[in-house]
Amino acid sequence: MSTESTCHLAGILEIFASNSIFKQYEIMFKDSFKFYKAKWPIPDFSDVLDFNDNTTKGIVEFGLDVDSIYEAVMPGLKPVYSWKCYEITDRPGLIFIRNPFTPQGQRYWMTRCVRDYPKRPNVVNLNAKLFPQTVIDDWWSCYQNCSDKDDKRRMKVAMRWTTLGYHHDWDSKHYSERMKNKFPDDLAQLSEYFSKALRLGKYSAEAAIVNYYPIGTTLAGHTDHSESDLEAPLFSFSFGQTAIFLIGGTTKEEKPSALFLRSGDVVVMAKQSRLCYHAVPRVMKANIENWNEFPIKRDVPLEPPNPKKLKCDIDLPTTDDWQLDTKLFENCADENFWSPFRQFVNDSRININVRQVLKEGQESL
Ligand SMILES: O=C(O)CCC(=O)C(=O)O
Repeated sequence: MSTESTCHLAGILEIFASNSIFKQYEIMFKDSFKFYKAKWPIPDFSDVLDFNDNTTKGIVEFGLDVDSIYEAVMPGLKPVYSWKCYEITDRPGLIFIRNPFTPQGQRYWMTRCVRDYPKRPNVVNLNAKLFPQTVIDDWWSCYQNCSDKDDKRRMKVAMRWTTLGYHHDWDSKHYSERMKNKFPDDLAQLSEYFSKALRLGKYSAEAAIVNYYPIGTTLAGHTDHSESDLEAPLFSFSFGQTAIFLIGGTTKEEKPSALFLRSGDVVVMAKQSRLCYHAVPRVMKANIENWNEFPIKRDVPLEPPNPKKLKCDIDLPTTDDWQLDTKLFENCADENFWSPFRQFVNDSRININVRQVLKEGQESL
């Protein structure tokens, strides 16, 4: 081929590459998913929004009007005035809060997720053909008491989700009154606390999926649209190892934004972002495992920045009304108690995904 025709071909390719149809194909949701999922070569993470890096472009920090909740610090959380809250320029409605949990708080929620929540009557993904009923009824106890290394490994990697409150039906995608158990009080109160602190209004946590991700596992792109109330926000609490989270638009044709989710980070899908496609293409080892910190450090000032501004116009629980398991919370300050959970989280991520199912005033489905 002559030099001239090579140049001509290069010109055509350049035009083709800048053509919007070609670009659109390149940037669809599934392509980003594949890109970040790739095992080898390890993808370039430079476009992943990193809320720990203050040079990250496309994110905007915003302040909370939190005068009224300085006094009511929920155990396990840092005071609301110290929270770092962000919006993403391209993703209206999505709120990111950079780890507002203390190390003890993170340990509390991880322990609830592995020890208590995957217990009867809550529903777990474990297949009755592969595991005895005792494992399905109380997975963590069986996992702890299992002495065979291979069986233990099998039990660990098989556990992928547990559902609370209204149980998500993965086939029909419909909730029903027949598939419902009591929603845990502590998790309901945590979600309500976030809703109030962020001024998102009254919130009633009625369903949750707790996702367990061994390193290397993924969650495919989807929207969460089974709830009757699609206006109420969705709260997503991440613990343990780090994930890359994709959040796109209302169709899979839109290029998603990628963000790092680290232990303690909270994502709120509110307003326009509530029905957007999202996914987890990668779970990887965290650089810093701050949830393992002992003794507990006080990492925020004791006093709020402007105590004079205190006023009480919000209905938040007083110190005695916290619905936490107090004994467990105290145990989470003890390194020995934490040890088996530490081992579990050493190569796993946990995500608690909370939804309000019913519309305000609606009593049942
Ligand atoms: O693990 C996450 O961060 C997201 C989980 C999720 O999207 C879901 O449970 O619907």
